[in-house]
Amino acid sequence: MSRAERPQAQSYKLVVVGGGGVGKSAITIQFIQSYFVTDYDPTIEDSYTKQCVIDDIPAKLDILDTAGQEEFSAMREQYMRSGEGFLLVFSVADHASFDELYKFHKQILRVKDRYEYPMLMVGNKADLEHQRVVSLEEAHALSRELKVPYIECSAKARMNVDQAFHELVRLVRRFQEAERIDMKPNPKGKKKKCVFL
Ligand SMILES: Nc1nc2c(ncn2[C@@H]2O[C@H](COP(=O)(O)OP(=O)(O)O)[C@@H](O)[C@H]2O)c(=O)[nH]1
Ligand SMILES: [Mg+2]
Repeated sequence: MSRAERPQAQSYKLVVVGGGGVGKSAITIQFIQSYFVTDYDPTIEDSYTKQCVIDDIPAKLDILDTAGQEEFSAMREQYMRSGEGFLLVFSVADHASFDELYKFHKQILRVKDRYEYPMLMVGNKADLEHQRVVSLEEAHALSRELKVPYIECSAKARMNVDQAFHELVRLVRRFQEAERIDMKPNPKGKKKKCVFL
């Protein structure tokens, strides 16, 4: 098949959110460029694209590495509106960053006007086992409460970095598929109303 004939991979807008210094840029750059950055400017917000094959289906990922200082800025609302899947990142060595996830989760649901949305909770810096202040139990408890799956990773050790992005794409796919079924016309030929539960 020539390049022109090949079907276009579906693209996914993914957004990496979380407190300052948790490793959002390190995770993103490790995923995109396969190296670990130690001194990435914390104020830089940048987007990246990567083509990959997830569960045998090609995908084009558009990833926004956020660096928002302003909590409820118009800019944050804007990227939240256009994002289709979110990594909620905290550091297992920083309890305050874990406590902040609540706020990101709540804001995404509010902007999306949903009770659930594709998100993945990511506990980064898992290599710092001796500095861990957020236990697995605690993280799992929040994961159950928010109904957001949890994964631990290390940008430094390149552990579970690809898995985090791939899992998020699976969540987005599942969500979009469920929406598609929900929007199918009913037998009377009328379009079903989109119900915001
Ligand atoms: N030990 C360790 N340090 C990390 C890890 N990920 C990021 N860091 C470090 O944490 C600091 C902040 O990372 P950065 O990606 O800039 O955080 P951001 O503000 O969330 O984008 C940097 O010094 C990184 O090198 C990790 O998995 N393990
Ligand atoms: Mg950053």
